[in-house]
Amino acid sequence: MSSTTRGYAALAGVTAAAVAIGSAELVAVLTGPRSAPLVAVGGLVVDTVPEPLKQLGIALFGTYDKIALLVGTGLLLAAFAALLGVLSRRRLAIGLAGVAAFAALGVAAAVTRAGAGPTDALPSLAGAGLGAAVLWAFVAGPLELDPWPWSPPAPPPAERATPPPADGPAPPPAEKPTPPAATAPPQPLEPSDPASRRRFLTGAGVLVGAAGVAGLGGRWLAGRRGVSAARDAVVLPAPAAPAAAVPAGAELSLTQLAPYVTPNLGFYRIDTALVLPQVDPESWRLRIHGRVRNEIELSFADLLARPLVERYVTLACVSNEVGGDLIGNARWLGVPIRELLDEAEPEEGADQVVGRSVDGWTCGTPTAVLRDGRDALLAVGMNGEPLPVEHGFPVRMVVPGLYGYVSACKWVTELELTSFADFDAYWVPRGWSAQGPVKTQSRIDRPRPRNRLTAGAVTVAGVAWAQHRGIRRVEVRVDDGPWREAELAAAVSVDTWVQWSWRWDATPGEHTLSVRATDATGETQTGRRQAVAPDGATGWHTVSVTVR
Ligand SMILES: Nc1nc2c(c(=O)[nH]1)N[C@H]1C(S)=C(S)[C@@H](COP(=O)(O)O)O[C@H]1N2
Ligand SMILES: [Mo]
Repeated sequence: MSSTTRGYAALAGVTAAAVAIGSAELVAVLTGPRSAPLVAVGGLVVDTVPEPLKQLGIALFGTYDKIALLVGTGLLLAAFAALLGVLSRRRLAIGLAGVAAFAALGVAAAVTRAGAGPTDALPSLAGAGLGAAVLWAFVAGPLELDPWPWSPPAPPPAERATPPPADGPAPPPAEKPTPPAATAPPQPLEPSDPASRRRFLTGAGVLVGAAGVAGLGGRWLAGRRGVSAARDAVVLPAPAAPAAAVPAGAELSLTQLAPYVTPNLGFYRIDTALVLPQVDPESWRLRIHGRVRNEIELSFADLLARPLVERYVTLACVSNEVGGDLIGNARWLGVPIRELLDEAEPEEGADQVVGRSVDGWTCGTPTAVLRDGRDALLAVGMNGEPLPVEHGFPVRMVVPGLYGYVSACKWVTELELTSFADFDAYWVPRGWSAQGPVKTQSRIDRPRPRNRLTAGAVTVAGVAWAQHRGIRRVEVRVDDGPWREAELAAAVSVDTWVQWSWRWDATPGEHTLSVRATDATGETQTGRRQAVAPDGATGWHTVSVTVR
């Protein structure tokens, strides 16, 4: 096959794939965004890729890991489609078998997702059907090139004129057949008829365009079916127990220093959801079940009718590296989980409460922690608004003192009482610890690494946290000098982080600042470096700067 040949055949394959994906997206408007093959297969990848690979993806693409995954899946698909196009030209059946294999993968991924039904197979099936039709049209149907540019050169006229041999042994050739090359210069590939070539390229262009319109239109329509209008319509009741006011002096208002209260738009987001779950508060239900004496089911209205508690709580991710920013502090409004558990009456030995999201994600929280009096909330509000969709609208869990992966279930729809012995939540079989208390940590926000400073007074500042224990002391060290006590700002409670500052009389040269915190139990943060897995990073945050 010449390269032109392959180019046309590959284009046919890619066009067929585009039509398949685009039409599937359109069908997915009806069957739900998670049934679209790219998203379904991507979700399967998220749930099944080995943890180190996922860490690599997060490290390489940061918060863009999801977009990177979808783009990567798309590119991989395009490459396979091109190959299938080339193979189809050899044998259409091979191409069609390839399409069928992709359809099977899409269907398998879509119907095995949590909460999926048989209709979730439809986008992949419809897409594959149309994709196969397009492939056929290019390879053997109305859009076929005439002749294909790689058609073998016609045999020499003399040979063509030889009548087919009759029955019986073939007559000896009249003369020794000579290879065409010996008698004639190599024949150029016969160019396909320009009109058919135009038809092929126009067809491909129109189909890819239509696929794009279908795909983007499908995404747009799906977006309109989202819950942002329902969210806008939610009116949160005033809290029966409002949060304590942020004390004067909790906010140092220094440039580069994280604000004491993190605005919703700047709040870190971590979850496994490739498309945001769109949960209608009207149909939302919370089921508290499993090993309980009284099973409970609540609607969103039931929840709002209860006395609501408002609290500042700092949420942290176990994947937060030393010095990282996967942490934020917000004012949450919600119902104490303790009260709901008291009503449900957990059985003896039910030491784990599994929070389950509408998308099947789970976290496992110790029952004892949820009942020990801390402000563990089933939250409906965040900083005075209904929860943003990406932070779990309409309802999520927030538990002071535990990392998010064991406690902060977004889009929560079930609390199941079980035991740690009987059930592993989502991240546990993936190599993370079943227990996830937050480790005491501190961070230098200013100066930033490699900042160039002028000798003299420099205000070093940052945040420190040890949720539900509280921070007693923060110390800063320059190079290998003595630890110096920093000034702690005020905080609302032991459940939030605290800002700190330290006046440094900076001398010229290269310097490294280190920070360490001591929690209110008297335990000082260890300097021993430990990776984020399996239960949170340890070590001191350091920042190197140049002073002139
Ligand atoms: N449904 C669902 N809830 C989830 C997760 C998830 O993947 N799915 N991730 C958890 C993790 S690991 C963290 S750190 C917090 C982050 O919450 P945020 O995105 O609102 O900051 O949500 C938790 N809740
Ligand atoms: Mo997390």
